[in-house]
Amino acid sequence: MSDDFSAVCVLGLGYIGLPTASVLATHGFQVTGVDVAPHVVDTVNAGAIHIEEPGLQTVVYAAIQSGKLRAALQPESADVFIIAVPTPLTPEKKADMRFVIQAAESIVPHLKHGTLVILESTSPPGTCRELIMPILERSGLNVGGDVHLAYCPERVLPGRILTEFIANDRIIGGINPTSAERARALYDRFVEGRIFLTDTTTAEMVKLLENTFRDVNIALANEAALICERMGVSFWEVARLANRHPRVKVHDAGPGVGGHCISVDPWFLVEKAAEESRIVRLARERNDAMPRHVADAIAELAEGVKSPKIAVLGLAYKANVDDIRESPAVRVVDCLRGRGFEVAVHDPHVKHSPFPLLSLEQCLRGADCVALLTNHDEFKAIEPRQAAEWMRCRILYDTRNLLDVAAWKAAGFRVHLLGVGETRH
Ligand code: SAJ
Repeated sequence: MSDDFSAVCVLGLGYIGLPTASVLATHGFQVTGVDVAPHVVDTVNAGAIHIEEPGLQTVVYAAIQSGKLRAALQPESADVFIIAVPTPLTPEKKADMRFVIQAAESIVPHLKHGTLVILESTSPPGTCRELIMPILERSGLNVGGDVHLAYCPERVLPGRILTEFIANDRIIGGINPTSAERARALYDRFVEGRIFLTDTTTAEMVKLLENTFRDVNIALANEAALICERMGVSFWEVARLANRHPRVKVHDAGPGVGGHCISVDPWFLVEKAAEESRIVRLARERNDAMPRHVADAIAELAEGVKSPKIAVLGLAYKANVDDIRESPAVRVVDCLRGRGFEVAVHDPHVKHSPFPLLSLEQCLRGADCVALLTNHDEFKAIEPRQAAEWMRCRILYDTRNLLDVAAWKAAGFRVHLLGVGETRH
């Protein structure tokens, strides 16, 4: 199969689109990155980034400097179009395909014989065949014959995107075998992992199963944590010992599941096959109920304290990222505020937040209970004696089992961990 692509147009310059566009540009392609937000386009054209991701700034800067990457508000003619726009969840827990539809429609005028269209956005099974193909065929061209269409789900882990982008195995689903081969020719230019070809609906299903697998496992860990609290033992000790079994890998319990992937994607299966997706739905509900459990636990710890002030450490959905989409920490803060608590928030990574973000000292000063909700590395370096000095009451609630319990106790804190019940023996 001839590899004759040179111009690539990437639609959506977010967590997936921007790394994709810049890595392709540093691999010799002429790339146009398209985003509907003018500030994103301006930032990227200035060689800067609007999101936090290790190593991304360097790659984007190099790509812009080399003249191989340019950002624009509208798509331009290209050999390959890669759609990497968000697929959020509607309030009815359905996939909101508006951005995918808009992106697909915007490239119709640019389609020509031999164009390759790739969807990377996580989508319900059947999307390429039922939604994208009919839109592309408005061009008068035949999808599969004249124009090639493939689904290539991204599998990178935020925080490790650039490494995983190159190293991970990729699944490519073609609307027909020729489309899959054409997409393989593109990915072969920069992917070092293995590439597996299949059909579009199987590839769409693979992506959803991967993230559902993780959600269900985290739900199991969270449920086990609640059971351990009831039984008066430590989930962390139970999990550590269970994980000594060669075929068991218990996930970490925590304040819930956030991010734009794992907390969203399983619903796409429920949407398409509600009757069959019973464990999938239950896992979502279990994980979604965790922020309330955390807020309840904090309220209980603060009982008896007059006008308690809660200091929240971490708003991002997981460690060492700046992303607060679907973050359970945001829900915990909302819940606490809704109950009338004064809540102060500190997160060294997050830049944009619905709540004012304070320095560590401002956050802890005069606080009665410090609740650790995200396991950022910086929090391990907090000096418990300094925290004790700043705070009014000394209560610590760690939802991630991150901090050194002995050191915090030694500094005079009453320490509570999510998943650890009052000892009964
Ligand atoms: N979490 C736990 N316990 C755990 C692991 C995670 O509570 O044991 C929580 C995290 O704190 C976070 C959420 O789950 O709130 C999700 O974090 P994550 O690191 O598991 O996943 P994401 O959403 O950052 O990235 C996932 C990845 N999928 C899998 O690992 C199967 C990534 O490879 C995907 O590319 C990404 O979703 C995506 O875009 O779909």
